[in-house]
Amino acid sequence: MSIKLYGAVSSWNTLRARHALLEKGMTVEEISLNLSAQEQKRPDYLALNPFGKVPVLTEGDFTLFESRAIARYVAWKYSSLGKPLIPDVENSRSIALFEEAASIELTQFDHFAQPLVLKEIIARFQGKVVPEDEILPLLQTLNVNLDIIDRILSKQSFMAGRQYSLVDGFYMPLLHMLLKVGYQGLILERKHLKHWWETVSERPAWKEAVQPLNNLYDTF
Ligand SMILES: N[C@@H](CCC(=O)N[C@@H](CS)C(=O)NCC(=O)O)C(=O)O
Repeated sequence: MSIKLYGAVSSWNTLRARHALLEKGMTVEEISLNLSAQEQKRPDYLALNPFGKVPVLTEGDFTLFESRAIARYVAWKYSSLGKPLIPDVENSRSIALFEEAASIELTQFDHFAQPLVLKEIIARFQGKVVPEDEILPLLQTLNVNLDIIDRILSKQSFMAGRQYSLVDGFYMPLLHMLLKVGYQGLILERKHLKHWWETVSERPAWKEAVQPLNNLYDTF
């Protein structure tokens, strides 16, 4: 059954889902929405995702939204294609440790990185600079949390253990955006995080997945 991915070129959440599909070698029909024109709030799209956000995956009559859920679905359903990206559900300790790492990404990283990136992008499009008092609290927390993540990476090669997994892919879109909007130091000044980034960003599936977004934010 053919997979369709509803997304947007500018969207790092779409990138997360596209990347997971490409890691599994899937060819996907991507339907690009114009977010500025609010296409994601049209009734036919709200029938797919009532929150009016991208991405959405459809496969026949099956519909799924939330980029990390899409990535998990792809990793489970196509587990036989290529290397595993998620532990076997039967292995309770491995899956629990995977979920711990996935939760860290969402609560200790995305929660602070996403508003920082959004503020920077909106300000640049408006020709403005984000006021320091809006940035500093996010940056302070990110610095503390990335120090901890750097220590985790001093003991293991990847975010969820010894092998590349979906959790690495969960981090990559927003880390890429942090680099684009000028926060290179957050990543490149941390030894283990830098080494990890240099390794994972060389993955062919990532290079292909990030291309559309790279072209868009090239001027940043
Ligand atoms: N937690 C969701 C977030 C989805 C999301 O916020 N997508 C943004 C694009 S990166 C969007 O659709 N924005 C348009 C809007 O909010 O109207 C996911 O991971 O898929």
